[in-house]
Amino acid sequence: MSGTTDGRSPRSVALVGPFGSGKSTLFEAIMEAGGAPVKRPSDPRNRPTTTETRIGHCSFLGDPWTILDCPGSIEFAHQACAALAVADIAVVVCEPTPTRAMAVAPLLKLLAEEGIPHLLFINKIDTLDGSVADTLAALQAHARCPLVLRQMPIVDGADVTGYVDLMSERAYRYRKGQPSELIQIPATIAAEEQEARGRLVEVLADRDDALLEKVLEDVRPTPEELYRDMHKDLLAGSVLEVLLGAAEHSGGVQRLWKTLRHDTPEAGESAERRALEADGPPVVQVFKTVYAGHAGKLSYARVWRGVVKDGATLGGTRLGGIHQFPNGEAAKVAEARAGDVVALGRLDGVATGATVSTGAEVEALPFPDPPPPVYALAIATTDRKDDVKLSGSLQRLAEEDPTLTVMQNPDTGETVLLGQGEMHLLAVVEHLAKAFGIKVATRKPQVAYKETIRRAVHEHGRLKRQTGGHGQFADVKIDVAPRERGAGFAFVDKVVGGAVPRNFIPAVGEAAEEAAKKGPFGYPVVDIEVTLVDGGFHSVDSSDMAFRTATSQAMKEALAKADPVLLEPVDRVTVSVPNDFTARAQRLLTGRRGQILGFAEKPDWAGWDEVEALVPEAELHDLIIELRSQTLGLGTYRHRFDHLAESRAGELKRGAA
Ligand SMILES: Nc1nc2c(ncn2[C@@H]2O[C@H](COP(=O)(O)OP(=O)(O)OP(=O)(O)O)[C@@H](O)[C@H]2O)c(=O)[nH]1
Ligand SMILES: [Mg+2]
Repeated sequence: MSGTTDGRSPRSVALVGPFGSGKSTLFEAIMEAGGAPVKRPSDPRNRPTTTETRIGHCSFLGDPWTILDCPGSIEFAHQACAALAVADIAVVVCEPTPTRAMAVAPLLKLLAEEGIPHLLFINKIDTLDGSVADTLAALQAHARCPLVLRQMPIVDGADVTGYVDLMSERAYRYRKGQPSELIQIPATIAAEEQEARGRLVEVLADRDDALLEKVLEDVRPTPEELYRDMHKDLLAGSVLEVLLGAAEHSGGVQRLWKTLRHDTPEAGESAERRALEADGPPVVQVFKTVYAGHAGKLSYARVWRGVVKDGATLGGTRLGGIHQFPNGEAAKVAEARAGDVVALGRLDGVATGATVSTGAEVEALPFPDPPPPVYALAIATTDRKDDVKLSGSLQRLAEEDPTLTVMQNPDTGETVLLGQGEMHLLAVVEHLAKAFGIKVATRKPQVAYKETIRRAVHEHGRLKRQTGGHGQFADVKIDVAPRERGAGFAFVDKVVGGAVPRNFIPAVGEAAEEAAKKGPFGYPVVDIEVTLVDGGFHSVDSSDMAFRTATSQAMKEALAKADPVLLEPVDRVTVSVPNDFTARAQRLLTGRRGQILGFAEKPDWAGWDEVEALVPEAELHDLIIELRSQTLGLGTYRHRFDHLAESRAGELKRGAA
């Protein structure tokens, strides 16, 4: 698999695109055509959604390739971004349905901005209802450069039976599981075919004066001229080549393979695109980390420069095994060279995204930042003896997955997982059970409510106990008053004339602060001032302990009488949606007790808006689920704590529950 033909380097393709568009099906068809069939699900209609980038190695016409089957779900989008960071080309797989075109928009924007060579593969062409032109027009609205349809479908009744390649002007009939058969261009579509080819040539001629001249002089360009222009324009990102197919029936897979072979840049060209100099020590970038039980840590990485041999020292750690995945199964290889994407064993201390070298330290290649978390779950072990193992295991999982954050909430005492959605966090929980044997129960995280008081009160606490010989005595008089929001807790000593001796006063202050940790509703009381104004003592029976007890009693009484109120955390939320959904997002937020602050165009995102609102934290738990379900999965949000708000009576009960 690592042999070369005509000096070609290994190259890698990332299959990306919206949820369910057929990337995994295409992956399997590509691998089969590349001589390394992978296991297919027994029932293809029941194919599980991809939650982790799958990697396969194969060869096509003697060239070595890595194929990356990325997840389409928005919850695993960062994995797709990570795979794109190490790929030579991206194939954006989408469906022939104009209403779904919008789902491709964020990806097309990312690819254009990052300058990653890419093409579009309109899959499921067997389900085409209407015309390809409608889907193209819908997709065009979200692309920055003109789409060029490379193939025209041949339709027989309700079925798409094959295609015409508009560059070579050859027609093919799809054959299930086999390369398509070359046929004559059907006479019935000859005129339409000429028109479609004319459009293709026109777009290419717009970027090539020599070709334009030919067109103006009515000279027919050769397929080679068109191939050359398409290649140049694809690499420059100035046109978007569009292919058609039906992955499930292996339709269009040979055409896709040949296009990839022709148009995918060589390893050296991709390294240049990433501004890496040609000379220097080997450079490797990790884009995915997995802790695979017995196999230990595997770092999936691309070699950007040079050759790395098994046993080499990378980033200060000795490499333990290089693996490729023909047929989807791991197989050891002795070395990996520029363009290879492989799994590297036992690179402890090397994190996902890191750039490492066998030589001196090298400059880090860019790697996508993880998106902010949008969903949280509290977890607790079902078996207490797993508690010790839990934090170490979670730390490993968080290292493996940069989109996962683990937090110990100091207010509620809960262990909270923060991530990209329900599916993401449930996958983490499943992984915890499988890889580390730790079972946990999940629940909605508690909201860190607080309390305060609205009225100043005076309270008297007195402890007088005679038990056998030695008694206990303490007397305190305190004022408890509200402070400004955010001012915190304060203790003031105003005792005069030694009514409470100096040495007992710290105990009173501490006990007052301790008592404020749990108010009448059971939450911490914030923003109050406790003043010790007077008191009394006994020369034998008074002690720190006695003063603490008297103070706690006084505090309890005082807080209950001081018109206590529940404070709930309110976050500042920024929802980002395509502007078709702006009104819907606003309704969603007001329905969750949100106060809309306004909306504006999202900077650098044509056709998108950002809605700003203040929303109680208690309402945010499943916001992302509803937001996504109402916005084709495209809507997202970020939030940060803004302030504590007094809860109105109706909500007080609910919040305190
Ligand atoms: N009719 C038809 N169905 C297809 C074709 N390709 C894939 N499918 C079906 O589309 C569904 C989704 O296919 P997948 O390959 O899992 O899609 P995916 O893009 O990998 O999905 P995610 O990993 O969840 O993003 C499956 O039920 C496939 O059988 C095709 O060419 N024609
Ligand atoms: Mg998939």
